[in-house]
Amino acid sequence: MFEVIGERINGLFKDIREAIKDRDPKVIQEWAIKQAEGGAAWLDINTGPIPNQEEQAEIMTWLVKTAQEVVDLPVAIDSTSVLAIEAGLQAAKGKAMINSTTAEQSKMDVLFPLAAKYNAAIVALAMNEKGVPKDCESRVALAMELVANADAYGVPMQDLYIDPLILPVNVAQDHVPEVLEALRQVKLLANPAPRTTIGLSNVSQKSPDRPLINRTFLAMAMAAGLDSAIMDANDDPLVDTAATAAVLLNQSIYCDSYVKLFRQR
Ligand code: THG
Repeated sequence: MFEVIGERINGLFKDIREAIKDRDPKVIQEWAIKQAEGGAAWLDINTGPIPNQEEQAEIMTWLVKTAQEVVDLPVAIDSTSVLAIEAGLQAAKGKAMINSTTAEQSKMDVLFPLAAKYNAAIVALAMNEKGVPKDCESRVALAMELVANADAYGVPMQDLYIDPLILPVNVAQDHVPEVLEALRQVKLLANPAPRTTIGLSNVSQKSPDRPLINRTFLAMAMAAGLDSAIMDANDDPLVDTAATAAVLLNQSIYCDSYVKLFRQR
């Protein structure tokens, strides 16, 4: 079943940034509940840029605990700091998701064992020290390395979410079909196949009609093999599109109330 990973508890948003500064639980908990009602299966939790690792870890702990006080959704711990990720894993109730490792060996050697130890899911980005690849082939080559390393460290494919990395269409238009083809090919890399995810809102950054771009790309990406997305769980037409694509791809059983049911997981 397609999974919505709610993107909204992220220090990049001004209201979250201020709630973090004041350690005010209200805004965090309102967004946790609102995203759960919108159809989120996971809550992505990102402190925003906090240079000090100890401080970032402390904020991650606070965000995870504050959100999970009011909803019983699992969290995706979105950070580049291993310290903050481990703090989030320790604070999390139930299953957690690490967001993310890259295909850099030094990161995989730390983060895949951490995922295995905590029985956590993990997002793995198709990028390495050379940055984000230009074409489908290099994305899939990196995905193969991610699959092989996850397997070697004992992370099951159902817990591995390969992210081929989508960039804004206004500056990297030629990447979009490459990402779609990479999604198709990534699903063929192992049996059972790894899962896939994407930071959906990236595709429309700095474009005028963001919701239109987001929902059109989401339907195309789901047809190509996307089975989750870090996205706006409160964009109703977007979530309706996910529900409808899941039905049209025969991933969920049709009934007249399928749109409503999608939000009641
Ligand atoms: N892959 C993975 N994780 C990710 C991303 C990804 N996590 C972060 C990001 N990308 C996904 N989350 C967001 C959250 C917000 C926005 C984009 C992606 C966004 N924010 C507004 C903007 O930048 O215009 C902020 C608006 C505001 O400040 O109010 O678009 O790719 N694995």
